[in-house]
Formats: sequence, C-alpha cells, structure tokens
Amino acid sequence: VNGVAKSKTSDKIPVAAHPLAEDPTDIASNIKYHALYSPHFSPVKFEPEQAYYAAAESVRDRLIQQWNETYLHYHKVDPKQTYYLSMEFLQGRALTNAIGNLDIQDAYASALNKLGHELEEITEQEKDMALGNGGLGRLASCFLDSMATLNLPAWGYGLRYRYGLFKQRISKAGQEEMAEDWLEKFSPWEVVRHDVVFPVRFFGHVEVLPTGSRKWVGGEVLQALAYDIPIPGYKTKNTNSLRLWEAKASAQDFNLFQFNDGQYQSAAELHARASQICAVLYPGDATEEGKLLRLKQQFFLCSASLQDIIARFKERKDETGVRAWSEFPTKVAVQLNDTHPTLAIPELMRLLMDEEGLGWDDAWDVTSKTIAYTNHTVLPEALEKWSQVVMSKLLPRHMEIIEEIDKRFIAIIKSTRPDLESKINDIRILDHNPNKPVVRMANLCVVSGHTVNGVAQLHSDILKAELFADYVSIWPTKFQNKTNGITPRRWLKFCSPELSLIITKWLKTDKWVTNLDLLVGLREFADNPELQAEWDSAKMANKQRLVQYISRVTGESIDPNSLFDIQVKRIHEYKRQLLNILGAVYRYKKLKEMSPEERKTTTPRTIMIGGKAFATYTNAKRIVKLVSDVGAVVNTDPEVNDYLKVVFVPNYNVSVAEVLIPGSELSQHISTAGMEASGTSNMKFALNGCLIIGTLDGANVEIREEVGEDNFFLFGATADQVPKLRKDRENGLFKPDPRYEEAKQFIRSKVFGSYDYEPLLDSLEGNSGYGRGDYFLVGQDFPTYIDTQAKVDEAYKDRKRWIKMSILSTAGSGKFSSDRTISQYAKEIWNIEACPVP
Ligand code: HBZ
Repeated sequence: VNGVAKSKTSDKIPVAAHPLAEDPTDIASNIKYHALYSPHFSPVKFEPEQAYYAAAESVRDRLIQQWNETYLHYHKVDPKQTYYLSMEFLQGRALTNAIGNLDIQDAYASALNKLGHELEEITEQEKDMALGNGGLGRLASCFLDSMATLNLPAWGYGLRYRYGLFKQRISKAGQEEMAEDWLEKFSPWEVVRHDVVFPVRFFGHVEVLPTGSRKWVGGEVLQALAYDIPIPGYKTKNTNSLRLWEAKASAQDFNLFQFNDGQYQSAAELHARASQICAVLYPGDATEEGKLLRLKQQFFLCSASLQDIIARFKERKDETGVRAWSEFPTKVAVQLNDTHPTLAIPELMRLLMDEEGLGWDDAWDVTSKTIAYTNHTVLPEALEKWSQVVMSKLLPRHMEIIEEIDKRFIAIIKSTRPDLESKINDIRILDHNPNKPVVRMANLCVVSGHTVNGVAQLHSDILKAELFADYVSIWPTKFQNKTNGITPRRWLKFCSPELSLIITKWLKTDKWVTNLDLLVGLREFADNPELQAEWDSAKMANKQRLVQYISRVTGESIDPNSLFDIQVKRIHEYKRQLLNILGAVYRYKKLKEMSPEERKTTTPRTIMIGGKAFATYTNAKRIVKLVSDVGAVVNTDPEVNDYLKVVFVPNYNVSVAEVLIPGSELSQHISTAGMEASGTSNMKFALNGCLIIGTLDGANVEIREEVGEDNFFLFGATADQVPKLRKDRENGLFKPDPRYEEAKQFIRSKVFGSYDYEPLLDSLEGNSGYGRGDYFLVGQDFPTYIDTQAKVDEAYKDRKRWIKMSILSTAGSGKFSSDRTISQYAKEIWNIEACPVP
C-alpha cells in the first residue's frame, strides 16, 4: 500500500488479519490488512483518511468479538434489560473512545507510528456522529457509556438520520446552516442487521373484528431496518448496542409497470416517502408537513423499537415454552428521553391488545409498569402538544387508545378526588380547546408511566411544586430526581490525558476513572506547590492546544496567558449569551476609557462563545451575529488588543468541546434561575478544573455545594425571586443600573457596525420578547454579573489561589459522573442489575 512506505519500518510489517492483536506490529499488520482487503479507496493511497478507516475497522473487529459474546451472555442469563428510547444520540467521534475503553491506545499509537502516522492526526479524520441537538442528546450518549461500563444489560434505540445536526458557518451575514454529511463516505462503526426488520404503518383506519377486538389496517407500511453501533464499556468485556432504525420501502412497493412507462416519480413514491423519514434530525416544524414528518419520526422509533423488544421477550422463554405477559415488566424497562418517544405508550398498548390479544386491564398493567419518563424542561413552549386532528389521521388506533386512557383517568379522578374536579381540564391528557384540540404528551407520560424524573434537584423540585403539582397529590411516590452526569472517560481521561496522569499520580491509583468520588482525595494536596506546578503546566498545555485550534478555525491569535473564559451551548435567550456579550461590551468600553498604564493593571481575557442557533430562531441568530461583530471590532483594536479578545467559535460540537473544555479556566452558566433544567457542560468544565461563574440554576446549585462556595462565582436572582421580579418589571418598578444602560447604548451607537440590533436590544426593554420586556431578566442580573466578573479578575491575579480553586473544582466533581446517575436509575427506576460477561 503506497504511503505506508512513508515510514522506514512499514514495509517490514506483513499484511495479516489479527483481529485481537495486542502487539503493535500485529496491530499494524491488521490495519494494513483492512486497507488492502476492506478497501473503500483506490489502492494507491494510505493517507490519514485511509489510515483512519483501516484503523477504525481493525478496532471494530475486536469490538465485534466482545459484542457477540455480550449478546449471547445476555441471551443466556435473560436478565431484566433497559431500553433507552431517544430521538437523539450525540455520540461525537468513536475511535479515541473505543481504543481508550479497550485500553489499547498506546499499542494503537505505536502501530500507527510504524505505518508512518500519528494517532492524533488519524483520530481527527473522523466525522462527528451528531444525531442530536444538545444536552439531551449528549446525555443519552454519556448514559450509554456508563451503562456498558457498569455491565448493565441495556440498549439505546434511536433513528439513523441521514443528516445530523447542521454544520454552522459564520459569514458576514451571521450563522449559515449546511447539511452535515456524517455518512458521506460511510461509518465504520455501524453494522446493518438485514435480519432485523419490522413493518411500521401510517394512516389507514381501525376495523372492528367479529370478536369485538380492533385492528389497525390500510394506510401505508414502511420497513424499519436496524443498524447497530457497538458501545464498549471501559475496561470490561460488556459491549452494548445502540440500535438505530432506518426507513425503507420494500421491492413490492416499487411499481415497475409505472417506471417502465416513464412515470419515475410515482413508481417510487413510497420509496421517496420512506427516505424522508430519516433524512434529517429535527425537521423544521413551522409547516404542517414538517409537523407531520416529525410525528412520523417519533412513531417510527417507537413502533420499531417496541416490536423488537417484544420479539426479544418472546424469544427468551423458559423450558416450559410459555411466558406470561405479566412477566414483561420483570424483563423490560423502557425509559423515555423526554416526551419525544411518548407514542411508545399507546403503541405498547396496541401491540399487547390488538396483536397479542390482551384485554385493556392486563395491557395497561404491563404498560404502566414498563414505562418511565424523564422530563428535561419546564419551558412551556418546549412541552410537546400534538394536534388531535393530525394524530387521528396518522395514527387512528393510537388516538383511540389515548382517548380511552384520558377517559379512564378522568373517571378515577371523579370517583376518588372530587377536590381535583375543577382542575380536570389542566391535568387531563386531551385538551379540547375548540381552536386547536391537542394531545398533551407530558400529561400522557405522567398518567401512564410508573416513574417521572427531573434532571437536577432544583428542576425536580420545580416539577413537583409547579408543573406536576396536582399529579404529585394523586401519586406522591411517582416523582424522583436523577441529577444528570457525564462520562469521566470522554470528558476527562481521553480529552485531557495530561491532567489525568497527574490525578492518577497524586491519588496513587487510576480507579477514579470508574469511581469518580475518589477525586476528593485531591483536596489534601490543593495547596501543595508541586501539584500546583504540575496542574498549572497541564492546564497550560491544554490552553496551547486550544490556541492552535482557534487559530486554525478562526485565524484569530489569542494569548495563552490571558484568562480563557468560555460559554458554549445552544444559543437560547434563557441561556443568556446576551448577558455575556453585554458584559464584554461593557468591559471593552471601560478599557477604551482607561489610560495605557491603567490597562496594564487589568486581567487580560479571551472570551470565547460558541453554539448553534436553531435555523428559525431569529433572536438567537442575532446574538450570534452580535458576538462576531463585537469580536471583529475588539480584536482589531490595537489599544485593547492585549487585554481583551472576543471570539465566536464556529460549529460547536462534541469534538470541538473536547478541545475547548480542557483548555478553559472560567466558564459561564448564567441562565435565568429556574429555566435551565440541569446543564451538563457545567459538569464537564468543573471536572476539568475550570471555575464557574453562574446563577443558582439547574445543576449549578449542586456543583456549588460539591466544589465549595469559595470556588464558585455566584451571582443573580434566585428561582423563587424570578416571578416577583417579572411582575415588578411589568409594573414599571425596575430601575436599570447605569452600567447596563451604558452597554446597550454603546451597541446602539453603531460601534460594532450598522447591523440592525434593535429587535434584539428591544427584547430587553418595555413590552416585547415574550410579550413582557426582558423576560429573561438580563437587566436585573447585569450589575451583580459585572461585580462578580470583577471578583474573577482579582482572583485570577493570584495564581496560587486560582490553581488551588481549580484543583478543588476537579476534586469536588465526583458526584457528576454519569456512572452515579445511571446506578441510581438502575436501582431506583429500572430495577435492573449488572450482568457482566465472564
Ligand atoms: O437537556 C436539555 C436541557 O436544556 C438541559 O438543561 C439538560 O441538562 C439536558 C439534559 O438533561 N434539553 C435539551 O437539550 N432539549 C432539547 O435538545 C430538545 C430537543 C427537541 C425538542 C425540545 C428540546 O423538541
């Protein structure tokens, strides 16, 4: 293979299949084998791209071995299994994670060296698998890693989108979206299962059979085809599956007669409709077509997954050959990742009643003992409601079942809780509003599921006190909290190997990788000058890597000695990137007013902001534009250049996060209190020794408790103050701080260009935005934000103090391992146990 010859030793390495090789030379042979015998390119090149595919395939060989063993072991033991249903999985890249979890990174690095390549360069060839939007999708992926690492028999179920989350480009106009083609060549990590195919119906009607039972018939039937992605656990044989469904039409649906007659489009109409189902993640839902497509996607995931789960349940019967349906909940736990897969509820009811012959009561018993629901938001506009008209057309039998669940729920309330009668219209599932009758998906989940959980303590408390308060009085034990977590493998060990080695050295063990609570052991060394020096240099190495990255993607040169201040997350008004940029504008103005001598006494900062705005969310896009416009002026202003830079980091995604987070020193988690359900990047930053400036919102509350209040820069109104502050504001009682007015005025004076920021700034005034001016309380929190940023500047001047705080931040992050979260789900919701492969 040409190119392999780049290295002196590579021609001595034979081409051979060694799927389980330990030795770098044998691994190199195996990589060569794949380059030659699993060719995807012409046999003339062995450049980084070809090396990546060949290396990935050689890793996959090894995974497949463990994967098959895992499946057979679960099949034999037949434990209760968890099925995590999610419309999103934000997996990112797989190669570093796979060789890290298999603990073969050194061998691979040296094997690739022998072939004339660097592991780091090879891993960068991989495209991110971005089948998710943000926190919710990444959480699902962290959970998969923990479930495998904890040897839990568990599956992820999702959709195989052709195009994942869009690629973001920043131009003069602001954000531009482009299709992200993660399958442009192919993915070496997926295995198509031609034997796993299920029919999924849309439209049609309900027939009543002579027996009285009902059957959904007619309409159109598509096929769901399974693609599996291996999910290796860390240093364990257990390798679980992420099963992604793709929609197909069958050959019978191709009208050869029409095609030969030249009617090409109508000949393949169902094929075309099938290819729309999984074409894109989150199709725009501004139009009726868009809404229908999204509902189809949701049902497609639910129907295919449940048919698969039921088939597996039936396959694993005992010696007597019978298995009562009442055993189903002892073998199956289904977790709904938000309401997006809610249709699993009526679909399971339908399959049990119409296909398996159970009566309503038995089917209900099984369904309600099987399904649990996680809520990820209290924002009213994010609570899913589906038109009853659309639902009846697309899923007539499911609509009947939902109506029956609603009816029975109301009957129970009337007979057992007369005190709640006046509230029935709020808590029932169907909303018969004559203008737009809808199905309230969260209500359906709460009524039907056995457990409902929020994702951080504050969020779960708010759910119980507000959104679901009436249900709490009906089912007091149904509601739980499961504070989110992140996998310490991807988010510390693999993304920051330097810091990881130091941690292992000082703790004298690497057991923290699977027992993150051990990090508290760092506390006793937080003042130790030797650890501090090592810590400082590891952080500096990560900052240098970030400097290189920023220079590569933006052309901006940033000073590694400045304070690296980062806010990366989806752009949303409640997350208040606008507060951040207003703070930056204020800082710039003050720097301009200072004498050169005075400027020298300030703490130099590089403010980095990144994140994608939903394509139709205009104000979010204006925020992106404002950040890049501010950067364009500040970064080219020679007076302030040494003291402030503002950079918009384009195309924020999982692999970009893996570079940004290790190099961060301060990160901003500054949502309006009560609005961010949890946040998970806050955990990743804290784990990497980055200090947080934040509000008492979501998991910030718990992070602050764990790292200590001295190591957290707190500001802002609290969640319980927010309603009154909004009222005061409406009543004209809000007195803006002069600094806040100054910052807004500075933007209005066109210092940052002539783009029309008025709609954005206007959302902060009078009556606009959500109908009430400054709904997100940017003006309210601005003064304490600025004061707290001044405290950050002071703290940074004292290197020893800062590094100590940084160490204490990592030391206090043990609670936020997704291993802890998943252990709690397993014990307190799913009732499943580990099933380690011997
Ligand atoms: O889920 C996020 C929350 O905003 C965040 O606070 C939390 O940490 C995280 C994990 O629990 N929610 C989302 O990411 N939500 C979505 O991406 C979303 C996607 C489709 C929708 C609505 C929301 O229709």
